[in-house]
Parts: sequence; C-alpha cells; structure tokens
Amino acid sequence: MGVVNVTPDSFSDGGRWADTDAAVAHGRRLLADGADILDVGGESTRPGATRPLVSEELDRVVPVIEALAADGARVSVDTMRAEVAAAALAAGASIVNDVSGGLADPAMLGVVAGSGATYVAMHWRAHSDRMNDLATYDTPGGRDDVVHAVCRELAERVAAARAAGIADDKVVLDPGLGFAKRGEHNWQLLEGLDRVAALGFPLLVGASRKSFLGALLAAPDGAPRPVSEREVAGHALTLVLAQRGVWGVRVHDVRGTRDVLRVWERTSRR
Ligand code: PMM
Repeated sequence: MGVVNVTPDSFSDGGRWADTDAAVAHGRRLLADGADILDVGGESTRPGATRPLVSEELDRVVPVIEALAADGARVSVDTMRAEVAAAALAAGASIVNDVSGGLADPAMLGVVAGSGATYVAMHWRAHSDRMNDLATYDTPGGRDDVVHAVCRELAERVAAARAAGIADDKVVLDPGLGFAKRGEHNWQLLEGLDRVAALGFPLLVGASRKSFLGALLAAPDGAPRPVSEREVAGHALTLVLAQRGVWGVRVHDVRGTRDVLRVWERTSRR
C-alpha cells in the first residue's frame, strides 16, 4: 500500500503532494513502482496536528481518488470521517482506512457496511492532540502489556463493525504503530504480532518512516535519525512482516519495498 498524503503537514512527506496534480502524479509513480493499493489521505495524524475542515478534506482527496481510480488503481481512503468515506467510495475508492477504527465518527461503520467496501480498522485511542497522553497500557496487576490491550481494543472494534453489518471477510486490522504508543510499545507490538494475528483477521502495518525507527537509529548523542534516512530500517521491517504473513504494509517508498519483496519471493517456496 503506497501512501499518497494530500496534506500540507504530514510528518513523513508533509506538503510534497498537497495539490491535486502533484498528488495524482505521485500516485501514478507509486503505481508504476508496483503498489497494489494507493492510500489517499487528506488529514495529517502527526502528534499535535490540527484537524482540517470536512470541506477541506473532501477537496483534497476526492479529485485525487477520481483520477487514480479512473486509471484503474485500487484506492483506499485514509479518513476518520463518514462523510469523506462516502464521497471517496462514490469517487472510486474500494477500501476505507479508518485510523480510528470507527471511534472518531459514529456514522463511519454504517457507511462502510452499506457500501460493501473493505474496512481497515486501526488501533486508536484519541485524536493527535491527546494521543500521547493516552500511551499507557498499565493493567491493575502492574503489567504494561500493550499487545494485550491492543488485542482487546481491536476485538471491541471488530464487534462494533459486525454489529453495524460489516462482513468479517471485509475487515483488516492494524495495530496502529505510533498512535497512542511510546517507542517501546511499537516494538512490543511487532514482537507480539502473532497475538494480534490470532484475532483471525488480515493485518496491515504502517511503520514507514515513523519516529520509533528514528529512535532505534539514533546518533550516539541521542539525536534521532531524520525522517529522510529511515528507509532502510523500514524495508528491513517489511521483510520481517512479509515473512510473518501480514496482508499489507503501508509504505512511502514502494519501489524499495517491491525490491525487498522480490528478493523474498525469489528465495522462498510459497
Ligand atoms: N499511519 C499514518 C496514517 N495512516 N493508516 C494505517 N492503517 N496505519 C498506519 O500506521 C497509519 C495510517 C501516519 O503516517 P503518515 O503520516 O506517514 O501517513
């Protein structure tokens, strides 16, 4: 899944594809690089980001989705808003990637159920302005078991999706790396991914360029590796995740990701 952020302020590529033409051109490049899905988003979820108006989000994503879907691309819309999801599906998207798993907008699950679209439900606790305050996973017994909590909270989202009428075979789950997670929580989730997979749904993982990679690769003085220099670590993680059988990885560098997957496919019997 290649990322097309039509935003002025995403942490990873903020502003680079902020107008329609640039975003469409970027999406086409990602397709040529071998993306299976283009994930088009108009709201930055970086910590502290302010939310766009619904009208701004619609203006950002709908024309880009129309153009890319007309090219024959499989498009997902990265949105927490039912209204945006509905417009995106009408414009040709076939997947709704909701980083809030239905928590941000009570109308979201109903819109998805009525459409028959695939639904990516990510683990999420609050909007960007508050999510770092909620990055605690202490249980009464004193355990800091983020995997346990994420599985429990994702299972609640699955129950809500079912209750709204979304079929199980349309649901994909995502552990939500970096969303209400401290650095160590992301690593614990990656180590414990089999427990998340045991919920019985395909998994999508978005690790590309995220700050926990920057922290892992920090300089001796503790300065995190800049966003633009985290790609190799992201590719290594893609290989690990592919070997563990995830459904998808959400990445910025599709070309490098394809290279990694080609080597893996050529060296494994599947
Ligand atoms: N991460 C971001 C945005 N959307 N969607 C899913 N399903 N999973 C993620 O991990 C995810 C996401 C933030 O990253 P970006 O600013 O690079 O788009």
